[in-house]
Amino acid sequence: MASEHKNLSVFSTENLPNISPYRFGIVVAEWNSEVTEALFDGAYQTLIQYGAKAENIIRGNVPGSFELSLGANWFAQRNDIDAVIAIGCVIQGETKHNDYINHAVAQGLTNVGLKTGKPVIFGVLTPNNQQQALDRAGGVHGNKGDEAAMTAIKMLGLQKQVYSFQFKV
Ligand code: RBF
Repeated sequence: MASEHKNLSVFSTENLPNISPYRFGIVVAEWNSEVTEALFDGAYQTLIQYGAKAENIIRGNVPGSFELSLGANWFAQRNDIDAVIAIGCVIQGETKHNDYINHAVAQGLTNVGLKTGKPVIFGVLTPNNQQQALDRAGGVHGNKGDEAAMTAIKMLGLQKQVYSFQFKV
């Protein structure tokens, strides 16, 4: 479903895990900070709302979205961090720069998740313009930061389910 028709802050909340024991890393790109700060606020507040402890959330900044993968990798490599949320906003420009950044970050974050076996969430907006970004950073289409945090929570729930499941013998 295109996000044009979706409110990113509306999601199902059935069977969520107890996240109070979990520790979260949030890595935030400084480019387009008006947007990324709003995304961070959404992610942080959603984690708190669904049971995370403030002392279990650690934030770090990177200059731009291209650096999110390495930042996320440093968080994810820590044994005491359970999930990482990467937050950025890459706005289409006059060159294809945004395409290269978007693909690199999507691939990079995927690799970090597969390498570490932890949820590493793509909380990156890839809009055509600033207004589309603001619409998805607490505007008319909700907040992608909320959705990214909820995705981390749901993936932790799935991870727990898969690793604790016992087949009947
Ligand atoms: N970083 C972002 O997070 N969002 C952007 O929209 C963005 N646009 C860029 C456009 C250009 C032309 C350049 C050179 C960089 C841009 N970056 C952006 C920064 C990029 O992610 C990275 O930090 C730098 O390329 C590192 O030098």
